[in-house]
Formats: sequence, structure tokens, C-alpha cells
Amino acid sequence: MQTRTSLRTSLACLVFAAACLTATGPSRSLAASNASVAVTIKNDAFNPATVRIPAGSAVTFTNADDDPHTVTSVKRLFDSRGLAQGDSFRYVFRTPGKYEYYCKVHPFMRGTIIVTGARS
Ligand SMILES: [Cu+2]
Repeated sequence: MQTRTSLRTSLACLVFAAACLTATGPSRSLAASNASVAVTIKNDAFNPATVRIPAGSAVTFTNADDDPHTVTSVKRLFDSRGLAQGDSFRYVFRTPGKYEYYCKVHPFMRGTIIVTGARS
């Protein structure tokens, strides 16, 4: 019984050490590329209106209004189509650049995603 407990303790230490190594190791850029950012659509506005993310990140837009909204790229790179209240649209931005978008129902609603290059 005592042996089993100490084995479990050392196992926990191993897992913990592995977690630490992962956090501080070369996986930092991997974590960045897996980043996920949330934009909330509320009171006829995208919040935050400007988001800055490293390439490869996903942005999830969620409509919190009871009005329908869309998340539509000015350059037609993506289009959520109509989002009802509670609906989400997720898009992965793989290429650095400036992505402007708006809502087709309310064209005054505007937002920008700035995608930066991979960190060095
Ligand atoms: Cu709208």
C-alpha cells in the first residue's frame, strides 16, 4: 500500500515535470499558433473591434444580440451568413495581413483582425 502511494506520487511528479517542460520548451510557438480569441457581437458592435493575433489563430465570433448579424469579410474571404442569438462562427487566420469585416445586416458594424507573422 505504501509502495503504491509513493509510486503514484512519483508518477504525479513526472507528469508535472513534463507539463513544465512543455510550457517552457520550444512549444511556445505551437501554443501561439493554436491560440483562440473570442469576439462578442453585442449592441450592434463587434467587441473587441480590433483583434491582433499570430498567424494560425482561430477567432470565434458569437452573437449575443437578439438581432441577426453576420461576420463578412470585406474581401469576401469568409462569411458567417446569418447568426442568430447564441450562434458562433469560427475562422482560422493562417496568413499574416489585415482582415476587415462587417455585418451585412448592419453595414455600419465593422471590425478588423490583424494577423501577425510567426514569432521568432
Ligand atoms: Cu448586424
